[in-house]
Amino acid sequence: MGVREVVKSIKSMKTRGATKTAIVGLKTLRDVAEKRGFGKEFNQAAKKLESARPTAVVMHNVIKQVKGEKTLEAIDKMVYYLANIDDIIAFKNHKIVEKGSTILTHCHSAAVVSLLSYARKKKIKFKVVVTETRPRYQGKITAKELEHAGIDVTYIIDAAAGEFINKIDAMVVGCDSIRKEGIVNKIGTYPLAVLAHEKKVPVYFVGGTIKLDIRKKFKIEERPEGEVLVRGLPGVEMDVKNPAFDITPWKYVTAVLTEKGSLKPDKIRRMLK
Ligand code: RI2
Repeated sequence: MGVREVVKSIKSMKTRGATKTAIVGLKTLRDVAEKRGFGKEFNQAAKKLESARPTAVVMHNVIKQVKGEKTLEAIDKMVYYLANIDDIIAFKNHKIVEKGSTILTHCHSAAVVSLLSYARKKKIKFKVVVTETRPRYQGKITAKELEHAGIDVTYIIDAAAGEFINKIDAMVVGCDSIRKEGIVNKIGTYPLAVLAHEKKVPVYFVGGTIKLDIRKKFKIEERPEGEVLVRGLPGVEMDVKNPAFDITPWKYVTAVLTEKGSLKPDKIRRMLK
């Protein structure tokens, strides 16, 4: 696919996930660089790819990295790194999943699925409660992938989390950007983390340090209202808001599970300085 088609695929979320999107973006930029070098066209393509879904920081970080090196090898190295980072995180952190425990997760994170699937491969038996994750129902992808990994899955609507929290031993979710204000993830993560905190359930975010975000400018992507009100509400004058992400303040974060192991908030915040 050319740059235009890839940008369209990312904007429409046919291509999604903080890490997967960056891999597809890098492969597209490699094609441009191979034909046109690392000049104006490359920079224009990079800008379009980065602005397709502006909240997650991985695309920004990897483009910055390859722009600094300006070689095809640097792009290939970064693609290889991103394609393997979730396996490294799973290997380093799977012990967080205790035998007989029940995990709550939200949305679809390849890093979370990789970690939970690895724990299952190590013969740990546990359950996962998956929220459907309105408005785009990424929980269906998570439920399918975890069930295929032999994990006992319970699928609930987002609003049911309060009914299940007393059965939950740990909340484990992905992340899009790790910032000084807190951790950016799919909308709905913040209230789940507050609920977990209230019930003394540990809250783990899973993601590589490539998700550290020191951008001065940052915005929560506002997506089309049609995702929320699929058939509209004819005759009703109102605003429909559809922010795709929220920020969980550090006070609700137990640890971030990275390729360097489990890092406490203080450690991560020092890395962000
Ligand atoms: P991985 C997803 O966003 C979710 O917010 C998920 O937690 C995050 O990306 C991390 O994804 P979207 O693409 O890198 O569904 O762990 O908007 O796959």
